[in-house]
This record gives sequence, C-alpha cells and structure tokens, in this order.
Amino acid sequence: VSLEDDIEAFGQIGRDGEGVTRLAWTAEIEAARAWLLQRLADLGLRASVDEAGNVLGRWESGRGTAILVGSHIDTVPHGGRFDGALGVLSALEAIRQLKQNGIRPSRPIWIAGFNDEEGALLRTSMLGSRAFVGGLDLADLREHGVAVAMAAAGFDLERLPEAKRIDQVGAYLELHIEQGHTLDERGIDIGVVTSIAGLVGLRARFTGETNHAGTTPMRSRRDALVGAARVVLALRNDARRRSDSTANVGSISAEPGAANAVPGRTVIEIDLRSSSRDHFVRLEPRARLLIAEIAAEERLDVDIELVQSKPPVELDPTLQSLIASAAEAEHASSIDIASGAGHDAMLIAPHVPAGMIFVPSRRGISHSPDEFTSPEHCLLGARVLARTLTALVTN
Ligand code: HGY
Ligand code: MN
Ligand code: MN
Repeated sequence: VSLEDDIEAFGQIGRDGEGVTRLAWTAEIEAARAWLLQRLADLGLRASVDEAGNVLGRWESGRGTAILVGSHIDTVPHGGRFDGALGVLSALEAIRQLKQNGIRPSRPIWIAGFNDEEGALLRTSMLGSRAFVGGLDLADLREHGVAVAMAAAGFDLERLPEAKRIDQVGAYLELHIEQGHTLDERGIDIGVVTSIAGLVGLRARFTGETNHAGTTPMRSRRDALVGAARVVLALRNDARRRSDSTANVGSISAEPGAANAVPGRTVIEIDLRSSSRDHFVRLEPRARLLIAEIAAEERLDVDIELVQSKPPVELDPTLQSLIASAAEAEHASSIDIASGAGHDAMLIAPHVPAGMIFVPSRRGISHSPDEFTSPEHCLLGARVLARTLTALVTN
C-alpha cells in the first residue's frame, strides 16, 4: 500500500462527479469510517469510533500521554480529495514509516480522523474535535436539529460529552494542504504553520415587505435582498481595508423567490476572519453595527445570529522548530506561514501544544473538485510528519 493508493481509494468514497461529498452523519461518512477502521487495523492499531463519530487508531506503546496525529474525514459539498483526507492518510503513511524503521515509541501514538470539521450539513463546524476537547454546547446542538441527524446515523447526542479524550493527549500534529497560493507560487515544499486566523460566523435575516415588482414605487419598497446585497458589499469593502482580515458571504436566499415579486425576506451567511487577536474581537460588533445601519436605511427588520466564534491561535514554537528541522532533513524547502483556513488544530491548540505542516495546493485552489497536491508533495509532507513524530516518540 502506498500513500498515493490510499488517496485514490479514499477519494472514491463519496465521489460526486469530479468532486467528493462526505457530510457528517451520512452514509458517505459512514463508509469513510469503515474504510479507515480497516486501514488502522491493518497497521496493527486499535481502531474505534468515538461518541462524536471520530475514528481513533491507537498505537499503545511506552508510557505517558499520546501524540495525536490527524485531521478530518468530512468534506464540503462537492469538495476535493485532499482537504482533511490528506492529514489522515499521511498519518497512516507516517505510522507505516515508523514501523518500517523499527521505531518502538516511548509514548502512545494516536491517529484521529475527525468528523464534521466543515460543519457543512448543519453548520456545526469542528464538532468532532470540539467533542474531543470537551468544548461542545449540547443545548445549542439540541436546538439545531443535530440529535435527529445523529440518531439516524446511530449516534446519541446526549453521549457527546463522553468523546472528551484530550486529557490523554500530550501534543497534536496535523498535516494539511495549504489551501492558499503561497507555497505553490513560490515553489516551496513545506509550510511550517505559525498561527491560524480566528473566524466569526453570522447569519443575518432581513425582513421587508413582499409586493408586486411592477406596481410598487421604487422609493417605497422594503426590499430585503437589496439590504442584504448592500451588506455583502459593505463587508467586502471593510475587510479590504486590512491585510489581515477577510469577509465572505457564501450563502443567500430570498423569498418568495420570484422575478416579479419584491423579496420580503432574505437570509445571508457571513464568514469573517482575522489573524489579529485585537481585530478579531472587533469583527462581530463591527459587522452588527454595519448591518444595523444598512437595515435602518432600507427600512428592514434584521435579526443577527452568532453561528460560531473561534479565536485565532498560535501554534507551538517547539513543534514549529521540530517541523522545520524535519523538512531540512528531508532536503525540502520550507517557510513559516500563517493559516487563513480553519483547522481542527484550532480546537486542540488551547489544550496541548499543536503543530501543523502545510503542503502546496496547486493554484491555491481548495473546497473545489480542482483541489490538487502532487503525489511527490503528499509523500514529502508525510515524511516530514514521520520525522517530526519520530523526534517526539524517541526521546
Ligand atoms: O472553513 C474553514 O476554514 C474550515 O476548513 N472548515
Ligand atoms: Mn475545508
Ligand atoms: Mn480542512
């Protein structure tokens, strides 16, 4: 078995035309779990599924807390084959290399295939890693219909707190595709991740008045879609003022949804990010103010819901230098890099030292079927991961 074979095989699970769709609590993610359980067992690890649908593989060796290595097994709708998957499959490859090198780890090594990092089905992003660190708000999940989806997949929402196993972990490593263009453009092999941008998710519901498109005077309309459209542009313009921030409105719906009716109701979903801790805390209040101002000008009612808030995190400096040394030992070029994308490491880093390795994404494309990282870079990344892991378990 090679890493390339695993990428090919895993990419077939949930295959959706040219892309891949594996959403939490669906048959596709169940098939991904079954595949991964088998691969872990083949490697001689103790494989299990936890209460949050995460797959865990344990190499119980030595003593003390475990080094956890992994990423997520779910995807966005019609996503690529590498986001998340590569972190899990390269962890399998790293274990293979350690075993080939006859390493007897001085402490346990665990592999995690986290569930629902993308939160694409029910907007429950990083549910798996949140459960793993004990950071879930059950009341909030109960309200959002998560129990029904979980039950249909054979899981029990009330048991999610039992998935907390962070106390048995001493450090975390995650390899991931960069999902940006820096490494690819500059021809660099490996990114040593220094920090991950914080993100705020908001949902804004605008209510105006539905009426006839041809008879309602332009001046007296209360058009919810116009208000939302102005917000989209205002958020973009606001984010453009800073190099450390982004704003995205990735979903919009308008009702009644007819070309000849003034839209009385519109809902947008907003994703705001900043790598600056100072600016991060201002993201939500600034957006709320701007939305309220535009809604007032357009004579709309607006309701704003906070969907998620994850502060920026710094990754562990000691792990960063281990990763940089491992890259050097592999004769790979490397640079320090900040992550604009979110990762399970964000949830883990506040609890134990966490390190991330980036490999190049062709043309910086991700969350798309066109996501691609060359087999050479995938393998090089896995080798850097294996060396870093070796350094952590042979002292
Ligand atoms: O949106 C994110 O950055 C994460 O990968 N889900
Ligand atoms: Mn993603
Ligand atoms: Mn990811």
